[in-house]
Amino acid sequence: MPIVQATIAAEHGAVRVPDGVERAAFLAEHGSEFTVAVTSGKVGVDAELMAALPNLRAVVNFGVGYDTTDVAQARARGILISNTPDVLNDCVADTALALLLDVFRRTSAADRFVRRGDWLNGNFPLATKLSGKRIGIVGLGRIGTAIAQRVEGFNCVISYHNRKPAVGVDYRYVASLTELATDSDALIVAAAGGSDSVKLITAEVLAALGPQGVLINIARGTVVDEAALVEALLSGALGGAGLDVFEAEPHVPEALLALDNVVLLPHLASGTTETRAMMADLTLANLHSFLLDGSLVTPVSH
Ligand code: 8YV
Repeated sequence: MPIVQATIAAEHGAVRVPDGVERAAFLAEHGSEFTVAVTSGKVGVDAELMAALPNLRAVVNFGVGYDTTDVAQARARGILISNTPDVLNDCVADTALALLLDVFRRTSAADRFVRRGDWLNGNFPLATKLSGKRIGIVGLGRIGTAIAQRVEGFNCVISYHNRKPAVGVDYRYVASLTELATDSDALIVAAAGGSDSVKLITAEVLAALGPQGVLINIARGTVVDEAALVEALLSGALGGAGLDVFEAEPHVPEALLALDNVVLLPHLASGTTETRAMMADLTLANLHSFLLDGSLVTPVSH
């Protein structure tokens, strides 16, 4: 597990914690030397690693999500955490729209159809119109709001679910997730990962979305009951899905690979040159600031 992103390590002469067999011995010998861990939203500093770093004072995270870091232990030990909010909103929201369009209009499936030579034997089946559909957003935060703004361009009807209504927002708030799913043609999951949102999207929510319904997830795999999702897709209880994130990345449930109504991405939502450069700059700004005076530019409140 990298404690320091390779590029940052190279620039700053920082040390990368080795994976595999050398790891335990390395941490036993050097663990007490580290005061800052630079990591990513995908990797984090779990309970075991954090415990092996007795002098750790800050976790500087390359990514907006920090659910892979042991937040409770960090809180108890007074360890600060920073993330990279806002700079990735556009690209993550763009990816949500790419998935939404793809699942409704079946562009990836149609691409496969052309490549297989099937067009020579007849037309591709009709898809489903996206414009004007009812879209439910689960988690109307910074990224959820960027998604809503884009979806508005398709004249969709937007509703959302948060723990409580967002202040100054005109979209319809729905307190029950099952009710939101019942009232939506597609649910887009944009809620933060972490212990509060584990399996928020249950079998019941998926059933409420229904056989024509579509689930899009650009948040974290843990937010969806993945076994229930696979089951709903296989049985036809759910119409389709567009997924950038999975429970046990990079492992994707085998059963999904055979489904033409599912679009699968390798957790790439923020993965553009422009956004990753801004994330790296913000990560370094947090690191520099912490090393200079112990403060963070974009701290997480935890
Ligand atoms: C990145 C992410 O892929 O920001 C997040 O929370 O999941 C993504 O932007 C990841 O942090 C980089 O490894």
